[in-house]
Amino acid sequence: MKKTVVGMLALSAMAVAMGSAFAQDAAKGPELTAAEKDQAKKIYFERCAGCHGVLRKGATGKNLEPHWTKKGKDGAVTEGGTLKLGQNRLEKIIGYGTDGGMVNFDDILTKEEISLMAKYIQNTPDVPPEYSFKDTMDSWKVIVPVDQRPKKQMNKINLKNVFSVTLRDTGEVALIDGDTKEIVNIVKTGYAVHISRLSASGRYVYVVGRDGRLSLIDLWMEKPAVVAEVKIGFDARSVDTSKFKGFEDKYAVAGSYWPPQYVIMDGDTLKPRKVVSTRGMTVDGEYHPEPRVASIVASFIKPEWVINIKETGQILLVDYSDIENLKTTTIGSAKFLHDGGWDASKRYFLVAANASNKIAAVDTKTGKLAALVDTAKIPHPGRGANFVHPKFGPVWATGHLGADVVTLISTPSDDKKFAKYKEFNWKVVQEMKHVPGNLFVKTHPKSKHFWADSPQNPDKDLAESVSVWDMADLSKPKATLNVAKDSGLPPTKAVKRAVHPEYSADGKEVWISLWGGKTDQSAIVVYDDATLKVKKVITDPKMITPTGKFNVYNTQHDIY
Ligand code: DHE
Repeated sequence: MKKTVVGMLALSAMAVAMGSAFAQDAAKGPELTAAEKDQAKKIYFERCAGCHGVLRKGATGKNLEPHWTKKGKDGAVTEGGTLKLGQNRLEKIIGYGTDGGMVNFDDILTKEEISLMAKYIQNTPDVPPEYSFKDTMDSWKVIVPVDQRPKKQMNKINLKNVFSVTLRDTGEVALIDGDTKEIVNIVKTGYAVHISRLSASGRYVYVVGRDGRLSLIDLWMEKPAVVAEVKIGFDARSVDTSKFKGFEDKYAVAGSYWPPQYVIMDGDTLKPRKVVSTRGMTVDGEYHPEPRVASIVASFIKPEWVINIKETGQILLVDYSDIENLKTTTIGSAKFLHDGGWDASKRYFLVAANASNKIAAVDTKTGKLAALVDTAKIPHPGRGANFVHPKFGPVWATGHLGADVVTLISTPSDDKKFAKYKEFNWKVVQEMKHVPGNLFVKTHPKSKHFWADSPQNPDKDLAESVSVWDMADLSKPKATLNVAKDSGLPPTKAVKRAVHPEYSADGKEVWISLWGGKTDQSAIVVYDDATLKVKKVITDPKMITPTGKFNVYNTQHDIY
């Protein structure tokens, strides 16, 4: 009897809770026609979902659910202490951005589109469909079967120095010969390719589009081209292969934002083998319906991938030695995991929990969290950069989207000559003065320079410039190079963001993308690293919106 009453009480509590959920679902925002909704959905996917999430629960960007995007009852701007944004305020935020790191969209979207997006996000988010193993399998295409591929390199290109360059808005990747600076080929890929990663062999490039399309490029072909393709989800950012001895390139793994899951494939054909969901509990013990797969990296020490789950803050070590009986170690760190890279020893993987203002370091040897380091606002390392600091020994560096510094964190080393720096390990040993809006930092073992961009800075000049430090004397003021001016391209009203420094294989050149609008001439500006003088400006009408660049040798060997 008692049980029944408790059961009834529980049921009625659930009904009340569900009732309020339904009431919230039913609360409609401004009316949209079917065509407007379709248009807004497309813009949201292309421009907003990455930061705010498909379900708009927030991550790098803020929560965008109607409970605070929509004005309260009778137009109230606050209700129960919660701010209620409403149409006008939303339009301003979308148009002009915020100090909190939201970029301005007034140079990308028209006034009408901004108004439409403000209306759209006051409505309850739609839940997109799932994507099953069968869907992945049905999308899989082998364009050139393994036995029909070359048995040796069929071109005369110095493959080590090829750059795989994302042409963001055309859904292509440009393969550029780093020696001659000529475009080898432009290959069709998924929409807004995010990253390129190399096979352990250095022969294949894996590129993943935001639309979840993964393409495998064979660099040995006379004209390097796509040999296999698969769609691993609707929205994706990360890919890597298996790198442990004996498993080199046996498998590939790609992470999806929506649905939140990762897919294990055969490395040489991309044939799907397994789909694993990442839905579950956050490190705070709350269920999250959309824990997206952020960075992935393959360990060299064990047959494992480090898979970083954004919203839950869980770092997964996925053992691929037996994929039928998959073993996973789950390491709690901090929420909003994003991008990261290896320390110099390649034992520790450091990943930014960006909206938590922390860097988590995983020890891939012990399979445990080595450290959780507090940093300035919104760390954004890309893969970071390693060098030996004159005072503090080996350090790994991250820039910040939300702060005006580059943070240097001391990392452990087995090398006896660095033993004296042990007391600094996992501490922030220096913050180098920079400007906010930094996305990527880079150096090279053969260089004495350290480079950092600032493409998200609201100031046009700073967004179009990069900064360079002399690592032998970090007290010296940095040099600031205006990449847009150095390119010699005619000035434009729209910002041409200088983004993603990348070294040539020999460490002597630094390539910077000058990321203009879709209809502007963009460029890659190549600097001599020793003199900081421009060596070459790669402008070709086909260089449309270049962003990330991945040098084959440096990416294959994780040199940064
Ligand atoms: Fe990135 C890396 C996610 C916006 C260029 N970006 C990554 C990684 C993630 C990520 C998870 C790590 C992949 C890995 O190592 O496995 N990026 C996101 C987003 O969610 C976000 C904030 C919004 C979005 O809609 O995608 C976002 N990123 C951007 C851009 O707007 C950039 C500047 C231009 C572009 O091409 O889209 C951009 N992200 C890059 C680049 C890297 C990257 C170039 C790889 C850096 C490296 O050196 O490894």
